[in-house]
Amino acid sequence: MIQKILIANRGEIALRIVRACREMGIIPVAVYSEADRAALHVRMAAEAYSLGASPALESYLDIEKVVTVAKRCGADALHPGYGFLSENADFAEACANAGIKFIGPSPKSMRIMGSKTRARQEMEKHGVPCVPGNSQALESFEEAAQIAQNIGYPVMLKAAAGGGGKGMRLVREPQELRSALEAAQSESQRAFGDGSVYIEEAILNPRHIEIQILADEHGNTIHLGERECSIQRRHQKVLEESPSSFVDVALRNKMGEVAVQAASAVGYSNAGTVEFLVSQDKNFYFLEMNTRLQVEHPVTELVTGVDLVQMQIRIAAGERLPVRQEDVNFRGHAIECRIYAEDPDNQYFPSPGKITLLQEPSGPGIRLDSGVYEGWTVPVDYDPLLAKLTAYAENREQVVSRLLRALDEMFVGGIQTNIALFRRILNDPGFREGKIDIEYLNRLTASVAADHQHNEIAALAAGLFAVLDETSSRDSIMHDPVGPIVSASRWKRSAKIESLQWQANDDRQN
Ligand code: MV4
Repeated sequence: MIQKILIANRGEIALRIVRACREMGIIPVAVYSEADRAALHVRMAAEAYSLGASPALESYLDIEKVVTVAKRCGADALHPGYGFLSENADFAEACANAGIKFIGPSPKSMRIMGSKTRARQEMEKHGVPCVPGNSQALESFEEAAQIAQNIGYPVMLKAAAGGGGKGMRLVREPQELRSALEAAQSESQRAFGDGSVYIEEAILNPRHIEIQILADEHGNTIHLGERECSIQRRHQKVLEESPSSFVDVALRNKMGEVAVQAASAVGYSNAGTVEFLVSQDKNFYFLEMNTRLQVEHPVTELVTGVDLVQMQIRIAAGERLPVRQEDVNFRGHAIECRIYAEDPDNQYFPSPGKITLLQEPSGPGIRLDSGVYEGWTVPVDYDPLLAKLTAYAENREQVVSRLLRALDEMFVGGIQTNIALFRRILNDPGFREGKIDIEYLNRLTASVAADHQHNEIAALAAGLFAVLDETSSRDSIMHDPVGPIVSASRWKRSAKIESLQWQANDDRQN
C-alpha cells in the first residue's frame, strides 16, 4: 500500500500528480526551489519541503537532496514526473536503496533505453523494426564511410547517448561526411560527455508518432494507441493529438503490438512511450523509448478513459493491470496545445515574468492542466510551460472548433505567450487536411513570415502610389491600418523568426 508520495517535480505535472494522489486517498508531498516558494503545486500539495536555491542543479536535479526529503517526510513512493530526474537510472536506484518505491520502470530498463545503440541492439534482437543502420559506436571515418555507402545517402549521424536531436547530423552526400562526423562527435561529447556516434538511413519528411504502453510488474503489457507528435520546432513539441489521422486500425494494431514487444524485450514495467518515425509510405521504425510519463499524456487519457497517473501508482503498488488489451476502447479525438511563456515576435524565446491577468478557458470538452495563477511570476530558471490546453470531442473537426473557441476564451496578461500560434495552426488548411510531418511548423512559420513580407511590399507600393498619384489624399495613407509605418516593425520581427534559430529551446527537456 502506498500512503504518501513525494512528487519530485514542479509546475503543471506536479499538480497533475497531486490530483491523482488526492483521488486515491494518498498524501501528496511537494518539493520546491527558492523560485517556486509560491508556486501552485506547492499550494495544492498536503505538505511541501524546500530543496534550496533556484537553479535546477541545486534543487530539482539534486539526487541526494530529493531522496533525503523523501525519507524525512515518510514517503513510501516517489513520482518523478517528466524532465529533471525522471529518466535518471542512478536516481531510481538511489530511491530503491533508500526504501522508497520509484514510480517508473527498473533502473535496468532505464539504462538500456538511455543508450540509443544498446536500445537498437535489444530491439533488433527482438524483431522490432529499426531504421536501417549500425548499432555500434563508429570507430573511424573509414568505417563510417563504408557503412554510409552500404546504407545509401542521405544518412543520419546520431549520438549514442543522445535523444532530443543533440549530436544529430543529416549527411546528404559522401563529401559532407567527414565534417559532419566530427561535428556530431564533438557535440555529443559536449552534451553527454560521450562522443559515440552511429549511423542510420535518413528518413525524409517522416512523421513522429508514438505509442503509449502500460506494463505491470507481473509481465502484462498493453498499449493505449498512438499520439501524433509531428508538430514541433527544434525538437520541442507544440501540439499533439490522438488518434493520428495517418494511422488506420491495421497500422495502430501493428504499431501497438511492436511497442508491446519493445517494452517486453527490456522487462519494462510502469508507463512508457515507444517513439516511431513513420515514413510517407507508412513504414514505421523504432526511434527510442521514453521511460517516463509524457507531457502529452492527456490526449491518450481522453480517448481511452484511462487515468495514466493513477495507473502508474497502482502498478508501483504491485497491482496487476486492471484492463486487458481487448478492453481498451478508443473513442473520439483529442488535441493538446502547449501554452508557453514565449515571445512569438522574438523567435519564441522564453518570456517569463509576472502574470498580471489570467482568464482560463473551460466548458464542454475542455481540460486545462495549468501550473500557474494570476499574480504568479513565471521564473526564468525552468522550462516556460504555463499550461496544457486539451480539447476532446467526437471527431477531429469538432475538436478543432472546440479548441479555437477555448483559445478565444483564454487570455494571459503581463507576459508573451504562443497562444496566437495555435490559431494559425488550427486554421491552416494543411493542418485541417492532416498534411503534417516533422517539418510542418517550419513551413508554416516560413509562409507566415513570407506573407508579412509580401504585405509589407504591397503596403510600401500602395503608399508610394498614393504619394505619386495626385488624385490621392495624404489622409488615406496616414489612416491605413496596415500602412507602412505600423507594419514595418512587425515585418522585421516576423522575418527574424525565420532567419534566426533558437538555441535555448534545445536545452528543454521532453
Ligand atoms: C531521424 C530522422 C530521420 N531519419 N532518424 C530527432 C530526435 C531524435 N530522437 C530522432 N530524430 C530524428 N531521427 C532518421 N534515421 C529525423 C529525426 C527528426 C525528428 C524526429 C522526431 C521528431 C522531430 C524531429 C525533428 C527533426 C529530426
